[in-house]
Amino acid sequence: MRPVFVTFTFDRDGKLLNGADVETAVLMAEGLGVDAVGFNCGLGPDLVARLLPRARRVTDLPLIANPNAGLPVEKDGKTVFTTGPEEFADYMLDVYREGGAVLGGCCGTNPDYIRLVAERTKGLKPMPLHAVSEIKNTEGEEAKIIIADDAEAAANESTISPAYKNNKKEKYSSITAVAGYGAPVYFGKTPVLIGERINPTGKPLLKEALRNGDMDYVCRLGLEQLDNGAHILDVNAGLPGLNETETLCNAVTALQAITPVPLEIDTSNYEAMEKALRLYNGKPLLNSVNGKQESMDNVFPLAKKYGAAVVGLCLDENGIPDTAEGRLAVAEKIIKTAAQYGIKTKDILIDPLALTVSTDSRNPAIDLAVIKALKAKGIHTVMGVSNISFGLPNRDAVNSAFFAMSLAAGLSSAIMNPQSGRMLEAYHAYCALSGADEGCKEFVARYADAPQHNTAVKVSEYTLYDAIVKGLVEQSGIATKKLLEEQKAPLEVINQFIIPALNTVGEGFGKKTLFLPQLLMAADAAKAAFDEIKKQMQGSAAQNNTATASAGGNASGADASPGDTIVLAVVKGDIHDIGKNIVKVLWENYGYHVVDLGKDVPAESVVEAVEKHHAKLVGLTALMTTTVAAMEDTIQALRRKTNTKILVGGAVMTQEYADTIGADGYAPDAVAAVDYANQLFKGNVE
Ligand code: B1M
Repeated sequence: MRPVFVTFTFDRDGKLLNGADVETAVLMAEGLGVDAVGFNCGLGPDLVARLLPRARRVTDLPLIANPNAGLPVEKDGKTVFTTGPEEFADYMLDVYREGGAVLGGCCGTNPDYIRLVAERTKGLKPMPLHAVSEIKNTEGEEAKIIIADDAEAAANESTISPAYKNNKKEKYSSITAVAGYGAPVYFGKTPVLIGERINPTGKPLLKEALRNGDMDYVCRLGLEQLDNGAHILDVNAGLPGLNETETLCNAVTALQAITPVPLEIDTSNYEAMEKALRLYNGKPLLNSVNGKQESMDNVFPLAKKYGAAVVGLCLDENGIPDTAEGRLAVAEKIIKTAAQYGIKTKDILIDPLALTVSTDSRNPAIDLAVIKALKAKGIHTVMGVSNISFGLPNRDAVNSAFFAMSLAAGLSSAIMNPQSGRMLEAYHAYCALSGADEGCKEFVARYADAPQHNTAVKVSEYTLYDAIVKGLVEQSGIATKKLLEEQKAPLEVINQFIIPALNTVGEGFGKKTLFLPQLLMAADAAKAAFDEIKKQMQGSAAQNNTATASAGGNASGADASPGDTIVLAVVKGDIHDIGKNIVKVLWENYGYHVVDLGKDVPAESVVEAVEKHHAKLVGLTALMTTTVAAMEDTIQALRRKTNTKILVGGAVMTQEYADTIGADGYAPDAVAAVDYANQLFKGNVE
């Protein structure tokens, strides 16, 4: 077979006329099996020397450089070239140092130029590709080469390092990349996103579009994914009753007309595969081959012929192995067989195959183990991440968590839905955390303006009941304010939200499903709610003393006379004062002068206050079975020294209990406490 040399004409930015860059052109040529690749015409040797490293980055093929004698200019009506033979030959030494292996000249050069280049480079052998970037320029007549990974040898070497003879190419030949006709996409440091949406399975609208030949829809679907950050688009047109070859080719053509990004040709139909590969512009990604002999025998010749990188699925004639070792064995078989077809390992990406966790909880771990093992060997991977969640609810949550785990294990690329915000968040957060997104620049650019949805949405969603049960103090205040603004009466808010919420918390505390910190937070939240209510009640009381009656209570609405004083306290040993505070506000609303002694109040203090204020009524609260005794003690102390009336209340209290301990009255709630006071001060209580 005769060797094939391919040279391209790039502009000074390293672009072909169709927009493909140096790397893309070289990758495509290499993929198609050329024996040497490089530059021809258009540029002078200085510019070619500058662009050569870009070619060298992606291939280990010998590089050709046939530059012009500089850039042409017009002089006296004639086109002349600006670089003379000496200067040209000097520059060609630079070209050689940058990796040029086959040197010549194009427009403006003549045999004098070529002769001088031959003289200057006499005795030099083609540069070892892996070491070129380490070359140090020399001031002597001949180039000296220093090879980084064989520095000792290089130090003793004046012209060519012995390491050159070994020509360790791996450093460059291990770069895995695919391309459309724009810039290539590399598999390596930053994980690659492959948009999965152009696949009719489970997508009725796309099915319809493919059936109708509506390529506009397909293109929009592609663009949407790219806008969301996909690097490559998977294209699948497998639909029963449809001519897959024709449809796939139409889709590839339509997409390549609007976007230069690489496509993943996704089919198991060999005819469709070959036709699509043939018309594809660039170095394609082919999805897929598997470990079955029949698959490899059909797919590898096509991949080799059209220079595709291929996705190798970890399954073979025996199905999908249910161990990581089994899948790695299939991967090895695929890679070895590919090599027999002349396909390099760098052009194989292994898919460990995500199987749903809902049928076997070992499945994710198998994938992660395969990814890790392959990563350790420098083999790139790709995976359809969302398969992990089939059969589960809230799939996005499972998918994004698995995606992050896979990336951490070393997954090189994922076939995923770029329209899923969660998947993208997982991806960009991973890139920021792993250092792939240096300085978190991409992350900040994407999410700097993101709404703080977690808090913003939830704030308005929390009801007062939930806010108290969950102990959210601020939310509790906000929710209460909102209810009051919606014209909910304060007592309704207390009875319908605050008390039921505290009861729920109390029940939980009793059953030991909630604990003291939660009890405290719930109490604080209830207090915040109550503070709002107090503000509103005090405000309206100032305007209209009948506010509480209209607030939904069954109070009589009778006003107190000046000097109608009530002493109020939570008894000794008890600090539950929320209920007591409600009673206080209501009494004050009705114009009573309330002397509030607070909580945990000894009997003597209550007696003292009654005597001091000549109070006709004392209100006592107790909430615990253990503090009922203190309430009884307080009553007895009052009886000994005063003839005040005593009203008791609190969750632990009942009418029967109240009678037993000698109280004059019992009120099950705050409104009943107002009723009692009104009756008493009107003289209706014996
Ligand atoms: Co405590 N706590 N708590 N607690 N706490 C209860 C009372 C409890 C029933 C919870 C449970 O275990 N299920 C339980 C008592 C069990 C028992 O009887 N032995 C209990 C316990 C055990 C405790 C601690 C011992 C916990 C601990 O530390 N291990 C500890 C005790 C501290 C102490 O007092 N020495 C304690 C602490 C606390 C917090 C500090 C965290 C907090 C109180 C904060 C505060 O008040 N500033 C608290 C809370 C919030 C509760 C629950 C969950 C709610 C009480 C409440 O405010 N309810 C409670 C369980 C429950 O009751 N579901 C519980 C809402 C309030 C509006 O109702 O006070 O009944 P209430 O008032 C009503 C009516 O009763 C009436 O009107 C009000 C409005 O309609 N009313 C009167 C009240 N006083 C009145 C007076 C009147 C007339 C009507 O005339 C004068």
